[in-house]
Amino acid sequence: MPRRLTVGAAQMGPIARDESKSEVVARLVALLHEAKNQQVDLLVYPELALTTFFPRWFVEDVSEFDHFYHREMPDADTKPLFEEAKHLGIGFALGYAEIAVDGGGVEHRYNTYLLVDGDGGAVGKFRKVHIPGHAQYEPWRQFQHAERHYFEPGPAGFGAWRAFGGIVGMAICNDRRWPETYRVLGLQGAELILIGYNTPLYYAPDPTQNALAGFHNHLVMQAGAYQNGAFVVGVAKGGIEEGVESLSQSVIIAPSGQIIAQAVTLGDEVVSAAVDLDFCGTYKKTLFDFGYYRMTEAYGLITERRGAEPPPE
Ligand code: ING
Repeated sequence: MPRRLTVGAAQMGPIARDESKSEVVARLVALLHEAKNQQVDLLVYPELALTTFFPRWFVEDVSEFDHFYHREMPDADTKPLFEEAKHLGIGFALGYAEIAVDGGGVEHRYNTYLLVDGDGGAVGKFRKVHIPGHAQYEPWRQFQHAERHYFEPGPAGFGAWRAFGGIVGMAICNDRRWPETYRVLGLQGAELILIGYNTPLYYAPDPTQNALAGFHNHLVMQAGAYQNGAFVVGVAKGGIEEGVESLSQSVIIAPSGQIIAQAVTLGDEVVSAAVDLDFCGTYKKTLFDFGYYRMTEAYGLITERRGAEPPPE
């Protein structure tokens, strides 16, 4: 019996800095209804889908931005989304800024993804591991990318969960550029990798990369999908958000590495694909049969060494 499901990418256009949570949630619910029209079973929202990408501004005291974070999920603002999704029987992945309090009462701030099944049950939570950008104000930049000021890396790394008839993993934005992300999920048998992103088209440390933003975006996700025999859903919050042009081009990618659905606008748009998760086996059981072909004795440096160390002169 093929394990089929319809996955949807719920791309978003810009969220204004002063857009209210209820206005944003109304947009998310509208995307849910469009997803229903497309018979979607699992809808993937972008990274930080509830707010503007606030790390583009630097405020010394992060508590000034507490209103962009959520301590509970769902909460009063987001309950309408969770209730409507349950009513429609659609599972979803929601990106948001999280404040979590640990056992010792210490607050931690994470860039978080929550996976919810079609019955409204929480399946799993992922907290972004690769935090890009910088931690201090950098005046030379046209706009900041101070994610390291606002978020800690997720301490639990990359998890996978049995859900939607398969094995699902998540990653957030910069995570998608690192091959280790996909391989750690692939080593847990991930068949569906959900990734949200907010990616400015201007990369201040090296603007020569700007023209390749779209190419690099698809390159890394197509490679990750193919090399791990998994479907990848890459979902943008794009368009010109508070003056910053950001990449759209959301995609659904097959384990072959082929793009099987792609957004064509810069705004709120749902693209979907009916997938057969058994198709993952076409790659996982042949070319990328990890158990048979991987040579772990040759891979030690990948975890032993952080930065590159060339051979001595
Ligand atoms: N954004 C980035 C990403 O990896 C970035 C970092 C910023 C890349 C600007 C290129 C240009 O797509 C996030 N949010 O991780």
